[in-house]
Amino acid sequence: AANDEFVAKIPKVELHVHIEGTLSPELRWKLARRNGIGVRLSTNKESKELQSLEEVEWAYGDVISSAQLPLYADRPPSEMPPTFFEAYYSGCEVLRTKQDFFDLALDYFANRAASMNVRYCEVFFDPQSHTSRGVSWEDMMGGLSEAQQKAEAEYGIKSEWIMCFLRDVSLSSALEHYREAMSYRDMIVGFGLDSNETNHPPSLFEDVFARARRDGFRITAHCDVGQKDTHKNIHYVASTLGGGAGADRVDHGLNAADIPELTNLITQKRGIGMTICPWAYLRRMTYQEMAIKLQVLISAGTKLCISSDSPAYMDDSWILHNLLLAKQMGNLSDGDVLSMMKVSVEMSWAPREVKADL
Ligand code: ES4
Ligand code: ZN
Repeated sequence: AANDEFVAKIPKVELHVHIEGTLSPELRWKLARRNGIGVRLSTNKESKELQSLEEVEWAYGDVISSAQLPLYADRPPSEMPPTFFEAYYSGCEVLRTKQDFFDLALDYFANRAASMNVRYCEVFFDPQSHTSRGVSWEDMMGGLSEAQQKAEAEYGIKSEWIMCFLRDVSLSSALEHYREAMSYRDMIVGFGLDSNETNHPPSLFEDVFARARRDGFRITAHCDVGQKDTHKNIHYVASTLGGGAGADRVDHGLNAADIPELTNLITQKRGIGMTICPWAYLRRMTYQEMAIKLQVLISAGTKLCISSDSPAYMDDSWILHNLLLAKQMGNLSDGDVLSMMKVSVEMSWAPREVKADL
């Protein structure tokens, strides 16, 4: 449709995309071959090894949310579809060398961001999911950095990296990785918190976020949709994280729409933005439920940046698909989408001179 063409063409800013979550079946298969390792679509050791690219593509289409697990109770372990985190972390296993990290990041920049006219992006990476397999900081950061430079030189795409801590791993591991990351501090604009939120509230990581804030970094944290403590966690992130002042952004946090006080805290009191990845939430709620929450935030004037999160594992839905879904849910005009993009620029942590150019 003509409308879709408008959204397809506008210059875009994406502030919530995990580089590991952009690993396509094709690249996963290629890197596995190159590194001489098998592909399993789950971290579950009983899951069967996939024998062809076609099988990998098929398995990507089978990723489920953990809430759907009971539906598969009678399946043998080797036939279980992977949950999102199983698929995502098993994908990381093919990332071994500097070249692998370069290829991963360049695939996103060159084949996805460039074709969807993303002009600037802030990209998450998860060092703990790589150092645990023996990957060196030098290879990880070297590969990412060279891809970033090539993306800017060849496609004019500017970007920053946000390093995430895995919340289902210990605080001491987060602190150790924070210290190690300081050798690459010029490559890092801020710190985030991701992975499985169940029983891992943001307050557990207060020490490392307070330190990051003191050292001059921006901070953010995932508040996944539909978590049992989601309102408490959103409140903590927006009001307190990082030494008592609250984060600079909330990732997801859509459930803030449920409680006027929370919407108000984020929108009026703090004036911070939220990154919203609608496709990711379709596994957690109905279209209609999501549309209502999104409309609450839009009416409240909350700053939003529509993003893709982990597009390869979310039905191959990249920023364009997420924008079109948000546009439909929010009954937005082309002009509204354009205004949202300006808000996303405002929300970004781009250097002043880059921001002025976006
Ligand atoms: C993630 Cl959707 C989501 N939630 C939490 N952690 C993540 N890491 C990558 N995608
Ligand atoms: Zn995320």
